[in-house]
Amino acid sequence: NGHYSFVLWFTGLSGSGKSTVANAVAQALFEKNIRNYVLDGDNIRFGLNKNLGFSAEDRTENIRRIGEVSKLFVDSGQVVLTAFISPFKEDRTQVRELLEADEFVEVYVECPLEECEKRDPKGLYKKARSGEIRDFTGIDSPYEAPENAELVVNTFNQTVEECVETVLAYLTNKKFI
Ligand code: GGZ
Repeated sequence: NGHYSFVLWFTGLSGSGKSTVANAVAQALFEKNIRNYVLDGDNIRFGLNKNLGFSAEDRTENIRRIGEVSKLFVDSGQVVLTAFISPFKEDRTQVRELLEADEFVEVYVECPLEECEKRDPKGLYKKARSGEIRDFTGIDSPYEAPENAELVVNTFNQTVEECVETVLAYLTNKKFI
């Protein structure tokens, strides 16, 4: 089952559905016998990056390390999916430059802030609005949306299945899988 090794780099606001879509794509890849691994806050921010917070500097370092880890996965022949806000364009560009041109697939998980705030699965937007949490992305910390992402999926207008289909169609079309 030949396939290229690459990074599917999901970026978007908190609550946009990055992890949900990434995990659904991961499942679909497994069903095609394509080994892969999802990096997200659960396995990175509680481990390798547990000394990092949410200042601009720490986010940049968070993304830098995730980029380096992703490169190791790709070098080992695997597909890696990352689900981090990765709010800064420059940080995403640095990761892109770390990898070969066809190894980095940026997926913008688009969803209006109002909708993310309405979903608020962890109650963090509420805390950010009340000032209990500071430097929250979209509230008092910026999110720089990609302008040239390889892929855009919209979790407000599309179902998770439709988002997965969009990603798989791209990978198939590019002969990545
Ligand atoms: C943004 C925060 C913050 C602040 C805690 N800003 O919805 P979640 O909970 O599960 O996902 C968010 C996650 C963001 O971590 P990342 O590593 O993806 O961020 S970055 O790429 O910017 O480094 C959210 C939670 O952590 N969280 N505080 N202040 N998100």
